[in-house]
Order: sequence, then C-alpha cells, then structure tokens
Amino acid sequence: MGQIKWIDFQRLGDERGDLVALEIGMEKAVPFEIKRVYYIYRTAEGVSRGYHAHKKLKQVAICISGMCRMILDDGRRRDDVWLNNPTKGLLIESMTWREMHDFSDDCVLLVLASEHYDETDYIRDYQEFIKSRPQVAFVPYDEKFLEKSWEWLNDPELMELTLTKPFTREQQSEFYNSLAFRDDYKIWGIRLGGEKIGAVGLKKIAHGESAEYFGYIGDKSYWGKGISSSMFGFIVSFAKEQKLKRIYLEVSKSNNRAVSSYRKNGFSECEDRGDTIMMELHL
Ligand code: T46
Repeated sequence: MGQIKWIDFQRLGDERGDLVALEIGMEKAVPFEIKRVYYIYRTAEGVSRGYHAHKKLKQVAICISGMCRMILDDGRRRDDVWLNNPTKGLLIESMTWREMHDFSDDCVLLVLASEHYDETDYIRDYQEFIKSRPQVAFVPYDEKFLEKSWEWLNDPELMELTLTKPFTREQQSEFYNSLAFRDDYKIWGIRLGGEKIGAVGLKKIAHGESAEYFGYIGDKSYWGKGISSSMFGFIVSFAKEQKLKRIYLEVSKSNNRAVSSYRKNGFSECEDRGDTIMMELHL
C-alpha cells in the first residue's frame, strides 16, 4: 500500500519460543547501515508520539511486544498501519512525517536507525515539512528524459501498463526530432526534487475540442505516492488554457491502480474496448 513498506524478518523459533536476529551487515533486509538502535516502551495511556519528519534519517520500526498505530505522511498521502508483529519491520523513509498513536500497555517499539542522533535532522513543524518536501515539477522534455524513457519504456511491466509497443532507437529519435514541429502533441518531463521520474502529456490534440492524456512514472520507487494527482492537475490546467473541452485516455482493464487513480481524479468510463477501456473528463 503506497508508502507502507514492510520488511520481513526470519523467525528462528523452535518449541521453546521465538527468536529474531538483527545483525550488522543485514543491509539486504534493512536498506541502510544500522548506526543506532533505540526502543520506546511504557508509553503512558493516551499519549501520542512523533509528530515530526527527518531530513536524512531512514528507519525501520519493529513492534516487538504489544501494538501501536503509526501514521506515515509524505505530504501527498497519509497512511496508517498497526505495528503488532515482531517479525515485520516498517521502513520509514526520510522526509516522511510520522505519528505514533494507541500504544498498548505492553508495547515495545524497537527502531533501527541509519544515522546517529541529530536534533538538527528533525522537522517538527508540519507546515515547514510540507514546504521543504521535494516538489513535483513539469519541465521541458529534453534528451536526458528521452534517454531515461528508453530505460523506463523497455521495462516489461511499464510497457504493458502504458500499452507501449516495442520501439527502436531510430524511432525514438524520429519521435524526439518531430516534437518541435507538432501542434497535436505535447510532452513534459516530470521531476521530483532533482530526480527525473517520468513523463506526461497530451496527444491527438484537436484544437478547441479534445486530446488524449498520457503519463507514467517510470521510476517505480515513486509509485503510490500520489504524484498522479499532480500530473492530472497540471494537464487539466494546460488543457483548459488551450480551451479544450474534453480529455480522454485509454487504459488496460487489468491496470487497476491506474483505473482507480483516473476515477479519483474525475475520469469516467466512456467505452469498452475489450482489453482496454476509454475514460474521459469533460473540462
Ligand atoms: C522517530 C520516532 C519513531 C536521543 O537523545 N537519542 C535518540 O536516539 C532518540 C530517538 C531520542 N533522543 C532524545 C530526544 C528527546 O529528548 O529522547 C527524547 C525523546 O525523543 P522524541 O521526542 O523525538 O521521541 P518520539 O517518540 O517523538 O520520536 C522518536 C524518534 O526521536 C524519532 O526519530 O522517528 O521515535
């Protein structure tokens, strides 16, 4: 689910009971070098903790006794999960707002941390966190994006989800060289902070009428982070500026994630094409 990433630890139990070993050098399981371990226990009834984000620190939280509820919020979406299993670690990435609630009396929350304690790494004000989180930007689609898109759109999963047919380097440069001369096609690169993460645009632009929306996040680590809403927002305002009346799109029926995201952003089904469906949004 979105930003909720669990890490499973091996339970080395026998008839005497259970044991989980967390060893230095287990970076395959925990995606950072563990520099610090701390635990939170005997939290008083009704107390909530956290209410901050970290600029750099990454952590894995494991509830080794009892339970508590953790809210993770990356500024775009907010998820909450129960931690109640000593063999499951919750990965908390940097620049994620966290809150911990509903601690049981016997809750012991063990945290593996990627850095030593540093108060200057904390952002304790939610508005400041929102302002300092990486911004999504829609930027000119240049050769660097073109190169990235070769990698992205040759990934079998992305190819299927974006209904992309196999293409050659030659076709790719023809496409790129044609961009400057086309008024039926517009494409932008998507950047998050400094990273190039995808592309979005409109094709088959019939001026004053309609256009087909397309867009993808090529860097899968950014899937499920609510970036698609920014993509729609950007395209819808461009389409309105261009006085388009309708945007539509084609999506594979099996791409449930995309279909529900399109619905959430106001698109509705307008045609069944077998394996795919057409969805539209009147502006
Ligand atoms: C986090 C959540 C999950 C230290 O001196 N060294 C440490 O390593 C830690 C973690 C804390 N402290 C001091 C700082 C405060 O005076 O311990 C006191 C309590 O820390 P804080 O109010 O930040 O506790 P929580 O439960 O709100 O947050 C803690 C961690 O600080 C934080 O990094 O992600 O647990």
